[in-house]
Amino acid sequence: MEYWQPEIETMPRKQLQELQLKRLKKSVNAVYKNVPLYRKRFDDAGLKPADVRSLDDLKKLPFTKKSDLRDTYPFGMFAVPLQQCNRLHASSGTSGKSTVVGYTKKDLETWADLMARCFYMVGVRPGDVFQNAANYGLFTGGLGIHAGAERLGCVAVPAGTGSTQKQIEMIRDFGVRVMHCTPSYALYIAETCKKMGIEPGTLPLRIGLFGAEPWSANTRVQLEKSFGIKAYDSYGLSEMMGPGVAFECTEQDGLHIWEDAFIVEVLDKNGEQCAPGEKGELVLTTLLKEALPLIRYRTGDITMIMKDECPCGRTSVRLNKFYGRADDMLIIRGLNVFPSQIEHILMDMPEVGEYFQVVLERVNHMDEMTVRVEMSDKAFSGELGDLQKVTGKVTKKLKDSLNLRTKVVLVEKGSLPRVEGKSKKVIDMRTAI
Ligand code: DLL
Repeated sequence: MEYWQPEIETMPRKQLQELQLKRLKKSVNAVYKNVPLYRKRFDDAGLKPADVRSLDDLKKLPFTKKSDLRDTYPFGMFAVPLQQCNRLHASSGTSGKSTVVGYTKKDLETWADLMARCFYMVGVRPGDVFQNAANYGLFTGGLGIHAGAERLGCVAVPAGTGSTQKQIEMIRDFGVRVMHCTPSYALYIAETCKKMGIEPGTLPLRIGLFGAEPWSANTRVQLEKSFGIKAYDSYGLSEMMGPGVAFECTEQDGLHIWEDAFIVEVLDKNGEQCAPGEKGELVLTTLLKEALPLIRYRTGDITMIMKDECPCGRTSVRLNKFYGRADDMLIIRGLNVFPSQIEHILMDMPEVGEYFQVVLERVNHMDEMTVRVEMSDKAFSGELGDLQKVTGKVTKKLKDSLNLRTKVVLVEKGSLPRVEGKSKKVIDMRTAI
């Protein structure tokens, strides 16, 4: 059995816990000293960093939520001055404002190492040609994965998303052995291959790394069969750094979470700790981050800690494949979108009435979002040109704010269903991939 960082990956649990406590104390001190929001929360709860004497004391500490990052937009939760950061990334937030995350030079080093650990774990080796078909913008799946591939010594190909035919030609011509993308994009690539008259199984790919959205056991079978690869699940979130938080090993049975870098809690609806084998919300505390250390961050993701030790010899706990979200966050083509965000954008436009509906479908393995909007009385002149203008304006506004292509359909006032109580603003017709 080979490991990228054997001393950490196979560290006896007692020693691992001692390491965690030492690092937790450091993180708690850093946030108390440098982040006003944490200092206030600790003070309000009558807590001082010195009150953290054991790992069990973590339970006393306040939670952090995505809304905290939004409320202190853009850099209010940073524990170092902006000038000490080397990079920023961002993901969508609830109010149209993004959640901004920062990294010091050391944070980027840690991230690259954690990523390399994940890749090495599933058989990626120096010299492998590694194509990253993820978005290279503010999304962490671009540069984050890329840095890990370089750290390991791979030949990284920053393919980005789109130009699918070209991607396939590169896989074939460059001898690409490892590919990373979202599972839905992988399905689309397989289908495009067939349209081009290329049998996906004849490509040189051997390892597929897929994440950023939930995917099922069936999709794994489908992808492994069509490409002739082993497919591994990759979990992460920008707030913790991005991808590289938890990753499957070759056992393909649960995702190892790197406990030297994160403390894992799984909590039930009342905030009580779930026992291994019980489903709840994943809550994470960072142990190594300098720019944006977060204490008890509520990820909103539902999973459970798996009971048994893993035959691979790694001592970190494993998380079950993710079951979904505790909130209403949607993942559309890998982007996180909250219905409230769409509402916020639409309600800011005088042409739009009070009712709208979001319909999500999967067409050719890709997510398609249609937004049906009722026009406001004053915008409705009955002229076709006016309708087209409003459609164009709404489409552009949604694209600019969400960075997501949407189809906008204007409907007559009064035609969307009115319900008593909570209206169903989102109709998700996508079957689980
Ligand atoms: O999606 C980071 C990432 C990039 C992970 C590339 C893996 C590969 P965010 O855009 O901040 O970061 O979205 C994080 O996506 O809270 C989950 O709800 C969801 N998610 C990520 N990976 C998985 C997965 C990146 N493997 C949010 N299974 C998270 C299920 C996932 N959901």
